Amino acid sequence: MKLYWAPKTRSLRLVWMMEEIGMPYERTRIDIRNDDSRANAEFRSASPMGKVPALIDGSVRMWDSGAMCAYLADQYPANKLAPPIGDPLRAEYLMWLMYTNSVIEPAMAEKFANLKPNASAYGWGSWDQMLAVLRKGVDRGPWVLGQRFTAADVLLGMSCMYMRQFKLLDVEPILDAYANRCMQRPALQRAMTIEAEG
Ligand SMILES: N[C@@H](CCC(=O)N[C@@H](CS)C(=O)NCC(=O)O)C(=O)O
Repeated sequence: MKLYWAPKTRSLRLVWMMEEIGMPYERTRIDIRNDDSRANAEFRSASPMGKVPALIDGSVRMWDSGAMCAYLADQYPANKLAPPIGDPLRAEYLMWLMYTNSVIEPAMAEKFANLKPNASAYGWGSWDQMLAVLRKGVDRGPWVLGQRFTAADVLLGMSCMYMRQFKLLDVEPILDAYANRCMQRPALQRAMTIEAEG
């Protein structure tokens, strides 16, 4: 498997995910500020917009971090990062797996752009609704599905860390505690070392 990545980007989600699944993989760094680097033909075959992360696995080419986490958890199930088809937990898992890219990210854009909330018109609801639902979801802990850590926690955990880093969260003890639990995962610590080493 080959992961195209860049430090300090959404790629960290995938480096963490790769470390959780424990399969051998190769990393190729893309400089997203450099047109020559982004023009790499093999990279563009997986990522038509030239965005990272991107994944190549045999004939598979992928460019969305949420879809990549879903694919990897199902394709490489040894570490049980997804409830399998037929498990009643799978429905809840899928909703949380999509929550980052379909709800948290647009809500963050609302917040950054200071958009007027319009919860009934916007598919993500509003920044406040997004936070309230997320808080409730991770409160029972330790993970969003309870005792079971899944790929959904990789995406949600990174989102909580980003929101903290961008100072979008004021006093959020539940989300802070969840982000701290995620930070203790050995796979995330390895991913952060990889990122720091570039
Ligand atoms: N929806 C995509 C977003 C990926 C994305 O926007 N990546 C940014 C870095 S965090 C990027 O590559 N930006 C470079 C550019 O668009 O030129 C995902 O989650 O994988």
